[in-house]
Amino acid sequence: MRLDAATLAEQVAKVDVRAIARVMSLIENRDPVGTAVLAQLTPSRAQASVIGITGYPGTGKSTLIDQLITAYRRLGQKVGVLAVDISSPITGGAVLGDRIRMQQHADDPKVFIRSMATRGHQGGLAHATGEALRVLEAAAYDMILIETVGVGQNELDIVQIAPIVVAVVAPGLGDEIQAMKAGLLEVADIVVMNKGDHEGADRTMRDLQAQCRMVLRTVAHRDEGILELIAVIAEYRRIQDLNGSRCGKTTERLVQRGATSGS
Ligand SMILES: Nc1nc2c(ncn2[C@@H]2O[C@H](COP(=O)(O)OP(=O)(O)OP(=O)(O)O)[C@@H](O)[C@H]2O)c(=O)[nH]1
Ligand SMILES: [Mg+2]
Repeated sequence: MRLDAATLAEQVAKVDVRAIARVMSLIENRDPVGTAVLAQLTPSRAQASVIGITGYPGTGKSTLIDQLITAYRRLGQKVGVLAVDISSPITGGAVLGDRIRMQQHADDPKVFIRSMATRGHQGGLAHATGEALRVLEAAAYDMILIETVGVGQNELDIVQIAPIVVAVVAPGLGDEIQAMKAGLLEVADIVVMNKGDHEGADRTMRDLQAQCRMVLRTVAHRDEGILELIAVIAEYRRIQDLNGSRCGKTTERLVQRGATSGS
């Protein structure tokens, strides 16, 4: 059955997850109904915390997000996750790994997880990601986590979309840390050195501390350091709310969306 945009927008506002998923597919397929739904969505009054989680492949972003979902759910928060896959224009790129890792939350009606493929767009963030984010904001998710692979241009894209950016690095990257200095580490609000159980973790931690303001150490699959990360994220949000910098960034984001939506 094909629903009209007004009905879909209403269902999104009521957090009907099937409708939310459907609208996201419409958006991904650039279906005009998707655009019509977007036009009818009203952002929820309670502003969501939007957090970008970015880093090189395999550093543990999905594992970390999985633990963050558990922790935020314990705090009674509704959590939305967008996992942006830069890979495979051929398969259309549903990230099975991400799905499986977060599978334990699949039956929780207050968790929404969606993989999105960028389909060869420049930069790691799908054009559709910003629009998908608007859908989650309209559905009043409290925490919205966006996983992206932080290589090249993506790191800049995530800053435009997420007011708080967490860069995830792993020990033993050595030269790569140097390379990241100009990009990932510089744009990040919070740096997480995950895989704190790995050899070389102490040394990488020291290197990072010499370069970055805020570095946390986690062992994601063992749930170590997650509550500390949550506390730091909450503090960032508090500071941003206090000095109003979120507003500035939101305007920036809207301008950006306007600039890209016509392309
Ligand atoms: N030893 C150790 N392994 C970890 C830790 N966190 C994650 N892993 C493992 O590292 C591998 C990659 O984890 P993912 O969470 O898929 O990493 P990712 O950054 O999401 O990877 P991509 O999405 O492919 O970029 C998995 O096998 C995890 O179980 C950790 O703190 N310590
Ligand atoms: Mg992942």
